[in-house]
Amino acid sequence: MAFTLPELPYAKDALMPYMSAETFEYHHGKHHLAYVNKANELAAGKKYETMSLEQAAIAAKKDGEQKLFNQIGQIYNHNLFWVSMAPNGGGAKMPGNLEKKIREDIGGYDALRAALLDKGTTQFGSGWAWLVLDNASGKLEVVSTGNAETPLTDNKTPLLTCDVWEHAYYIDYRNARPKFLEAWIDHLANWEHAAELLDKGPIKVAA
Ligand code: MN3
Repeated sequence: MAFTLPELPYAKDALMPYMSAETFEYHHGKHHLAYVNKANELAAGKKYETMSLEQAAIAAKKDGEQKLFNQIGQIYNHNLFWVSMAPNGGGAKMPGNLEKKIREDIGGYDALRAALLDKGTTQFGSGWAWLVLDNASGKLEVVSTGNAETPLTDNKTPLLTCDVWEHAYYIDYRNARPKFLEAWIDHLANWEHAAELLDKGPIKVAA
């Protein structure tokens, strides 16, 4: 099997009250698993099976294999989403390297928070809000993508992502996406993990 469902890095109830165990049962146990199964079905016998997830996402996009890309993109995005959250996360307290870079490139924590809220709220329909490192400029950016799209295919290094598909918040917040985003940034965002990825620098994907 080329693609696999990762274990969650915490218990399903570890992020309560901001994200419920029921949300994880559906989001990780059903939605994410379905992307993995469908990707394996579509990639069977093709070159993508032997690639890393990042390689496969970029190759499928480049080859115009949109159906396959949608599944692989969603696997990559969800893998990052689970580790973009942590119990007792969120808020302005974060590792120094990330704090400094955010101050230099985005204008500080308040500007970052406002940008994530804005990008996540105004992404029409399904998609994702991101903190990324632009590989060309070396600067941090806040961006959004639609559906399964990922900044990975746009020469950017994803550091942190928030899923704004309805299935990410409907059980816990119903239709209130801004409330979900606020809770996510203030209580769940895993700045430690984002700081580790920043330390590693621009993502290098073998062709
Ligand atoms: Mn999702």
